[in-house]
Amino acid sequence: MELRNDILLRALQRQSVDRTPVWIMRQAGRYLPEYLATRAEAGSFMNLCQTPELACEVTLQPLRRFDLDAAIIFSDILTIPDAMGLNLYFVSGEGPKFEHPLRSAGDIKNLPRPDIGESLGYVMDAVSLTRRELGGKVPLIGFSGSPWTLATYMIEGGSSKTFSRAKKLLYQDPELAHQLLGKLADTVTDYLNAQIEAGAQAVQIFDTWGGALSSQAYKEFSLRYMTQIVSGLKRENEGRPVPVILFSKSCSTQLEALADTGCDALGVDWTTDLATARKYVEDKVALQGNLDPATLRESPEVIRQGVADTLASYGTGPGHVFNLGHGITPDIDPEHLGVLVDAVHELSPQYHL
Ligand code: 1CP
Repeated sequence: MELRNDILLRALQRQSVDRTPVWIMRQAGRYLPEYLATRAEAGSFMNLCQTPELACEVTLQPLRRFDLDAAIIFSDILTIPDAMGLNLYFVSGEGPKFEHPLRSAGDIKNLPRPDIGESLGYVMDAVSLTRRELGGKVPLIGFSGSPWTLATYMIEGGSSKTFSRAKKLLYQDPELAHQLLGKLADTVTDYLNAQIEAGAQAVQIFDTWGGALSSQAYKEFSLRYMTQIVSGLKRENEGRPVPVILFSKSCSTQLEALADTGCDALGVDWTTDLATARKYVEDKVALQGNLDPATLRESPEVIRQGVADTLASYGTGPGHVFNLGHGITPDIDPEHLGVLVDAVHELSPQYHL
């Protein structure tokens, strides 16, 4: 099936486009009433992820409302630890939890490399079904968490503010930490390659907690494994390159190093302006971002101004993908996202003359 809107894929490869493509991290989710209805129908978040028809439905919901240039498959980064036997569940109001968090060296040593087709086949089924349903309208993005970000949840047993246990492992037993991160890197590589084979046309690695590490620890425990994954990915499918996006949140001082991993594009959070980020990476890679998600709580005028400033900050030429600097939050009025998307369409062509 021919892809009718390929501006996301073109921009990720720094090819010319006539306007800046836009998609939004967490574009399917709790700010949409139709998402809440489908989740209620599914009975639980995990059932929603594990039922391809429902995962496909919520993937498509934001595209029915907004003129977005990509879909991102509805799933979660924590499906990998679930498949490795930690058993993911959600307590409402408390976020993700594991029944069997990693609590000893033995837990790490015994961690299996899961058979992706067997344990995560539901994600691949959702990817191929969604590709079929999209019918070439826009590309479908696949994703995974980074090894370090996944490890924090696996060691802490859920969300954390301090990452005390995870950091203790890095400092007290770096060799064991490397064993865990190595297993995760192999699994993430298998998982993303399976998504690509099932039809994902670009992939993003979310390193949400990269910014919790010191610069040196970041290079040793996060960057190194993302580099390994990038070099193990299938970079072409169906006769087209499959671009790879790395998003390390709160890591703008690492943008230069990230640009050397061999990826195609970097996500940038809102703390660094795109003009500065662009200088750091010397146009080696495309940049994705980076409006502060808090802007979406404000008036249409403020949102439009935020879009205008973000576009101006990147400036002219190819290689910009518009996004927020992190995911959209559940309290946002969907109409406000419409204002953002329309503003990108209206204001971006002048940067691509
Ligand atoms: O109640 C609900 O419906 C669950 C809320 C929810 C949703 C909508 C969770 C639980 N996951 C998701 C979907 C999700 N997660 C997507 C969907 C695709 C999209 O539209 O973008 C994606 C890409 C993710 C990725 C994800 N999950 C990340 C990385 C991205 C980021 O925002 O930094 C992380 C850290 C998670 C863990 C997770 N899963 C769910 C929650 C609430 C969390 C965050 C917990 C925490 O803050 O530690």
